[in-house]
Amino acid sequence: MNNLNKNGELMPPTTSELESKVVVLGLSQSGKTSIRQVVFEGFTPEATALNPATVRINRKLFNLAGGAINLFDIGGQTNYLNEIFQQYKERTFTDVRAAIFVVDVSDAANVMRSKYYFDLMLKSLGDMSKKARIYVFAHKIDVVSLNKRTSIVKSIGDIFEIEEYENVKIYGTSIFDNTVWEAMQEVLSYVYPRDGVKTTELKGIVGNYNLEFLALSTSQGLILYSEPEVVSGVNFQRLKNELAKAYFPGMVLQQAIFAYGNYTVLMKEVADDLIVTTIFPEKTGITDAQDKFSYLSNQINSLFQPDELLGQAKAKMKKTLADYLKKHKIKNVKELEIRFDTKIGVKCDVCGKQIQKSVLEIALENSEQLERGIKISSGFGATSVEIYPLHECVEGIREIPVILDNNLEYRRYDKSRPI
Ligand SMILES: Nc1nc2c(ncn2[C@@H]2O[C@H](COP(=O)(O)OP(=O)(O)OP(=O)(O)O)[C@@H](O)[C@H]2O)c(=O)[nH]1
Ligand SMILES: [Mg+2]
Repeated sequence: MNNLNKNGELMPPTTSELESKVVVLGLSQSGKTSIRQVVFEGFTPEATALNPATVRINRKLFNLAGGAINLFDIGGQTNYLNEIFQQYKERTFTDVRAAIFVVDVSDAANVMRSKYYFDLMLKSLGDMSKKARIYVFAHKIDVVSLNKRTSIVKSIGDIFEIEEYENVKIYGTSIFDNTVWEAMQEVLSYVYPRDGVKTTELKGIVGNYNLEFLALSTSQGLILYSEPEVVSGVNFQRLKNELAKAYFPGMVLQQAIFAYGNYTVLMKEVADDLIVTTIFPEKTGITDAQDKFSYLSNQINSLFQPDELLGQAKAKMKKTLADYLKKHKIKNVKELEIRFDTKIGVKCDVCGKQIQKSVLEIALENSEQLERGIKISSGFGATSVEIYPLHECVEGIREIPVILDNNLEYRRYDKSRPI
């Protein structure tokens, strides 16, 4: 997506170029919503068990480091599918960059019915989005014994006649292992709207620091940029949880450093849901690597700066928040200001999703009435700050009360509750 102006300089991409439309289609109960929740929303696979059927269309925009994926999760009950192909065909199938068709391998009785809608989808895309790529997910492959998986995927491919089309590929997938990640990474590497300016800058960073590897990914492990290119990433969320469980119980880690052969690997969340992974040249000492990392992650961070308006709103809110804390007799507010942006992680006890919010974000969400999101209480000579992060859960919107001490350090959290 490199645009050159008349002087041959790189131009920043326009908004529509930074957004890709992806439709997800398939019969009811095939696993479409679960795939979205696990890959893009941090749900554990188990938490999808009681998903209600999707009504009509669930449209969600995922903003991944400046490039957005507009995901259309289409309810698979027959009446909704028919409605799509009869009344909303244009709206659904225009401007599609990729379509994922999910077919449940454990539901052999419905394969032909699946194929019927698959053909309708191919026809509509052929008319309205000629360049779209189509990915068939032969899903719930975990229910098939290991030695039969390849042949099941192949026979579904045969029934769907995918050999006939150049733009159709099939993958065996399951939310319970890596397969769904690998398949989704393939989709993403085609649809993610990469920005030429950022790609050039990142290549520059790799050169300047002599890095063996640099990747930017979502915290769930989808790679957005990498140099050299790789197709699958590390699920930082999972890695962090495992490291924390083994070495730092009860803590939420912001970064991970570990040895990989003779190399030092450093991973850190540098901005909202943006993870930087670097591999330094062989035998780089840890302190050296850490110093360099802090420079280069600042550089990367400034490449992915949120827009200026948000920056201004944040600066203003920092001041309001500082005044609010002072008014409630919290000491050393000046020193606490650097903590305003630090994310505090808690896990929803209902859906298992990790929620990461900073005090500042909660203040911004409650800008009309700070007392609603941030409560301060004192007693027995100690002061604590309660925050109430909101979270969109499978059971509707819930809030999770978190208690911080007067240094804004995490102390504990209470069960989530519906609002
Ligand atoms: N065994 C297994 N079960 C899965 C997998 N993915 C999803 N499921 C289960 O399948 C059920 C249906 O999942 P949904 O994601 O709600 O299905 P859907 O395709 O969105 O259904 P509609 O919204 O009605 O179209 C849930 O109970 C999931 O837990 C998988 O990879 N393996
Ligand atoms: Mg659904």
